[in-house]
Amino acid sequence: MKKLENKTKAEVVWIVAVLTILVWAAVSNAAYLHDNSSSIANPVGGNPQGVVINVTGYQWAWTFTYPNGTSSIDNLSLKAGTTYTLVITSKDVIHDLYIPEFGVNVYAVAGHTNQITFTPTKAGTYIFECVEYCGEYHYEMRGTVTVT
Ligand SMILES: [Cu+2]
Repeated sequence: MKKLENKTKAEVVWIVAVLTILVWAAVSNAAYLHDNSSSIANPVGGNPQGVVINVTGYQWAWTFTYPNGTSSIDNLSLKAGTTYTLVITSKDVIHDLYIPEFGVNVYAVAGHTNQITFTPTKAGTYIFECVEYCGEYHYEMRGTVTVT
């Protein structure tokens, strides 16, 4: 009987310890999302803010088309302090544009647009890549973001 009681105590301690960790994770995650939600606005179908850049993913590259009609392949040129909305689609299969530095991760789906708004704050060269396996040369769907 004594042994069983000790086990019960140990179980309670474990349950409380695990619950404490889970509650802490949930609260800190909610706090992080609350604090950072304004830097990345991603209202699907909302009004695009700032400079609109149309992004098309296809097997196996990305095209960026700027408001003046020019476009670039596998290089996105931005200016620090300017707000941009990327309007993203695909020509073929599903791709996923991932720019880790800006917290951008958006699916590119044919016949549909997704958008994301962000403001780069620091000049530099950053990487982006497709993070949805999209065929033989998936690994080539990467490039640079140049912020000046
Ligand atoms: Cu892809």
